[in-house]
This record gives sequence, C-alpha cells and structure tokens, in this order.
Amino acid sequence: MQLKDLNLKYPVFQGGMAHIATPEFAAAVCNAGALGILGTGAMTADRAAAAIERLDQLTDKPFGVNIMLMNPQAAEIVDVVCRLKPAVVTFGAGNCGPYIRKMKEAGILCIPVVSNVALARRLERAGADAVIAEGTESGGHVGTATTMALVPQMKDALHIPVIAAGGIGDGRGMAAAFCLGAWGVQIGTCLLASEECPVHPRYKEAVIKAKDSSTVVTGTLHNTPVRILKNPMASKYLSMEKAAEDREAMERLTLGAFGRAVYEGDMESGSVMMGQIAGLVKKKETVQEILDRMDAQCRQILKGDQYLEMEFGGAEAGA
Ligand code: TUI
Repeated sequence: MQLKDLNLKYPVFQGGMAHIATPEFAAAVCNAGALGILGTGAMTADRAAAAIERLDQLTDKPFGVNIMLMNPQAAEIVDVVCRLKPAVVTFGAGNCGPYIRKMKEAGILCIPVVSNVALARRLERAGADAVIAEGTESGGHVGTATTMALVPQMKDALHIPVIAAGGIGDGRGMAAAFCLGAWGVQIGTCLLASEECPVHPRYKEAVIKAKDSSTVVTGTLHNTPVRILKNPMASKYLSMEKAAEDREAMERLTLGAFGRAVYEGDMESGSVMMGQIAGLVKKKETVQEILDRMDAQCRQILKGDQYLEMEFGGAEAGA
C-alpha cells in the first residue's frame, strides 16, 4: 500500500481535528475527492470504534483516522484501528514510533505529523510510510519552524513522501508546497467555515472575521504550544504565563475550553483553535467548492506563466 493507491482526486488530506473532524465531516471531505480523517483526539476507544464504523458507512472512499498521542486512550485506539483497518492513520502530538510496526502489520499506512526533522528521521527508520510536516502556522498544537523552512529540509532528510501542513489555505499555498517538494498538502483552518463543518456558527464567524494577526501561541511555558484565536481567554493565559503562575490555575482556565468553543460557540472563554491563514477565509463555501477552487488555482500557478511573464527590469534570465 502506497499513497498513490488511495486514488485521491486531490492530493489533499484534511487535518484530524479533535471534536471537529466527525464521521459526517470526514465523509464529506472523502466524497469531495480528498482524504477525510476522523479526529479521535477527544474520544475514548469505544467511541472511536463506533465513529470509524459510522464513517465507513458514509463513504465508499478510503479514509484516515487521527490518533492524538496525548489522549489517555491512544494505545487502545491503536488496537481499535488495527482491528477496523482504515486505509491511513495519522498521529499527532507525540512520538508514534512504538505503534508503527503493529499498524503496518495490519496493512495500514502510517503517517505521523512532525514538526522537526530529527523526529521525522527516527520515524522513517521505524517504518513510517510518509510524514506530514506541520509548520507553526497551523492551528492547535504546533512546533516552532515554519512550513516554508520545514518542508524542503524534511524533503532533503527523508526518502519517504512529505505532506506539507500549516498556512495552506488556497491554491497559492498548495502550489508553494509542491514547489518545496511536497507530495501533497494537509488543510484544516480553511475548512472550518465550510457548510459541512460541525463547529458552532460563532466559531465559523470568528474564522471569517480573523486577520493575519488574530492568533497567538499559548502554552509554550509548559511545552504544549497551542495556536488559538487571540480572545480574552488567550490574553489571560498569556499574562499568567508571563507571571509564571501556578500550572494548575492555568490548566483550570483551559479545561474543557476547546469543547466550549466548538459546541457552545463560546468565543470569549473558549479555546478557539485556528491557524494563521484564517485571515484568508472570507466566506462560507461547501467543502467541494473549496477543494475545486484550490485545485484550479494551484494548476494555473504551476503552469508557470505568472513567473515566466513577470518583468523584473533586469537582464533576461533563464534564456
Ligand atoms: O496534534 C496536532 N495538533 C493538535 S492536537 C490538539 S489537542 C491538544 N489540546 C491541547 C493541548 C495539546 C493538544 C490540537 N491540535 N498537530 C500535530 C502535531 N504534532 N504538531 C506537533 C506535533 C508533535 C509534537 C511533539 C509531534 C511530535 C512531538 O514529539 C514529542 C516527542 O515525544 O518527541
């Protein structure tokens, strides 16, 4: 099994966003021609099993399952996927090395999300089939390197395909990823305001209203950097970090905060995860419209006419 055997119409993965990437949402992405991925980050193993079975009923296409390694039931969810065998499993927020062998024996494509080259090399040696190189532009749990810096360095260091993630919100970002050597892209933020996305309407409005400077990274002090919308909760959290306040008090602030944002639309005290390209999202569209538009724009750019026809005023190059 290889990436090309997924027979995707578009080389696009949907980020496995916990609470957000439900079976219905992932199925909509699959049916629109990309790889839909179930987000099990906030699920128990039993709920993950039921959700995988539901997604399997909702699409005939191959799909993925994301396992968030900070989930206390991550090991049990690995057993669930080995039994139910989705085409792809992506891993986030930790080192999936110990699980790779077992999953490959089950015939599953194993694709960790990584934010530095050292871990990517280790996971390639452990048998990963590809990596998702995620830049700090992404929403949620992030590393420090940007997508622009990370993708070519991953590409040079590895033999397996590299999928670019972080800061990709339209066909320009997608084309840029291919120029950096990516096999495909993973997107999340630009799907948040889609018709099919199950987040609260106020979450969608917040994405549409966001600007380039609307997100901040919280949690660096305790080694769990998370990019979220700059709202009163984020500001309070950052000032507590600055004052190096008690960790428990800070954890109380974020406890359940992501669920409050997604389900209740709490944009004040909720943790509203989104990436830096939220400012590119201007309106509600269907997932199909978003993917078709990205693909058309990407193809247009990669034909190369724009660059070749540019006038720099200098001597003729490339002749
Ligand atoms: O996992 C993500 N994004 C996420 S997970 C999430 S849920 C959460 N909520 C609050 C705190 C923490 C998590 C929200 N968004 N993206 C994939 C990703 N994985 N980005 C960075 C990493 C990563 C980080 C450390 C991968 C490996 C890693 O390794 C640590 C080690 O043990 O070497």
